[in-house]
Amino acid sequence: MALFKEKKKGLLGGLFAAFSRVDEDFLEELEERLILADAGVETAETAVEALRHEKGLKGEAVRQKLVDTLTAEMEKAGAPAMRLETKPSVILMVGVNGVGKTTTIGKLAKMYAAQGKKVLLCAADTFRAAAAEQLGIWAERTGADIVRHGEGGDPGAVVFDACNAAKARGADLVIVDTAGRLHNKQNLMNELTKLTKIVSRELPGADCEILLVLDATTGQNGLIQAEQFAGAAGVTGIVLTKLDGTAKGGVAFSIAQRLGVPVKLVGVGEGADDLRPFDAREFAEAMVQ
Ligand SMILES: Nc1nc2c(ncn2[C@@H]2O[C@H](COP(=O)(O)OP(=O)(O)OP(=O)(O)O)[C@@H](O)[C@H]2O)c(=O)[nH]1
Ligand SMILES: [Mg+2]
Repeated sequence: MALFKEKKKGLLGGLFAAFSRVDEDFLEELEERLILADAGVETAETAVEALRHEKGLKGEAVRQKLVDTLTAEMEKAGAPAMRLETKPSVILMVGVNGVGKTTTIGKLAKMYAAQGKKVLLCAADTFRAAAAEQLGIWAERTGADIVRHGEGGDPGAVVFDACNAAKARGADLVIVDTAGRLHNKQNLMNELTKLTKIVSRELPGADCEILLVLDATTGQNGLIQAEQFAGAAGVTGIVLTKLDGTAKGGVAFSIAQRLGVPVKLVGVGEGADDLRPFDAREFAEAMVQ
């Protein structure tokens, strides 16, 4: 399964034409490329340190060592598998506006419906009038149920209703859409904390994945915003979207280090099927060409 729609010029592209083996110049160039690819200074330093002890290493062996190092860094943050064993289970989607939360919910609804799960969508983004409409379209397309209230309603009340509807209707999975923007950031963080509390109160013992959606095209800037969410919402996984729209994508490497949370899914387009499970090694292989 291709991660990237177009073949991109990888981190090592052309590097070996200029350098025949690992030496200080090679390491300097590699560090710069990793930083330019949005991998972050920490990741770049870790990779360079790992190779510094391998002076004289050549060709494919260098590539493999780099792939191993980057994979290990990403795997430190934990396993990418979704934990949704209970009936019902919950996915709470959080992240700043425009990153792809609602679209990812549509993709997930399709994926889980195809696995035979009864999916219920919860329109807890009541801040924008169009938000519930957009989610309603995805519900129709995927055959999922939806719980929604009017614009400006209390998101907590929508989540409360969705949790109880899931119990009453025997749903397997509740996927909650949340606002990416409120009147101020503190309100937003407080609200997310409140929503997670409602879920654990109404569905005690239910598996709950809190997925933070990050737009890969925003690189390191997106990561700074993400840190605030990760702190407030008890995030269990990252969805890295719009990988099809960037030639970089290296931000996946620094997520593990900065947030300590595993990337679980990647978005590679706007369509309903453009979602992939994340595999650290596959990702590192695709990046280090
Ligand atoms: N190319 C590409 N576009 C994407 C991807 N995921 C989402 N989008 C697009 O990004 C835009 C914003 O997506 P939404 O799902 O509305 O984002 P959101 O986070 O729900 O935004 P708010 O509701 O405003 O907070 C839409 O045009 C989507 O089609 C992806 O993986 N690749
Ligand atoms: Mg949305």
